[in-house]
Amino acid sequence: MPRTVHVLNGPNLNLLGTREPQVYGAQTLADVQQLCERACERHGLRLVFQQSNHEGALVDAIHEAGREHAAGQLAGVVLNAGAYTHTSVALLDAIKGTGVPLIELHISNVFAREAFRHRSWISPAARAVICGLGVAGYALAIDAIAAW
Ligand code: DHK
Repeated sequence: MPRTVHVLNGPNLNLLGTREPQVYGAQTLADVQQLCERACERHGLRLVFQQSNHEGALVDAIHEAGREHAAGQLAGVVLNAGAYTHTSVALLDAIKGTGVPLIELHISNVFAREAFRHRSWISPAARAVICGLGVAGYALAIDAIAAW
């Protein structure tokens, strides 16, 4: 049975393609899903791809990944928590509480942007952080997870 990669996207990422394209690019979330599917296929991994604008739903999705982790079925999690990156102790606690191996991802270079985006509550619990590579970062994150 192939191991699973969870790619979780937080608030406003459903607007990719039309949202501030100069910052986030022209590709849609459906394009990102396709790119992740291809990367997972290359590595023989199963993809679970989700987006939610709700913090609790993202916590639930991390718990779901945590159950797979406990069962030895999880390859890893890619989390673009959107703005919750900069605010959510609940997401930090979910990652710590489940122990899921996770890559924090940002499409934009958050360090070249407003100061409030420089602080991440998630980074202390992440194995790695990818930021500023555009949506290509998602495929690179899956490549890295496949190599763990
Ligand atoms: C996405 C968001 O929605 C922002 O709130 C973050 C991140 C940056 C990104 O670059 O993917 O600050």
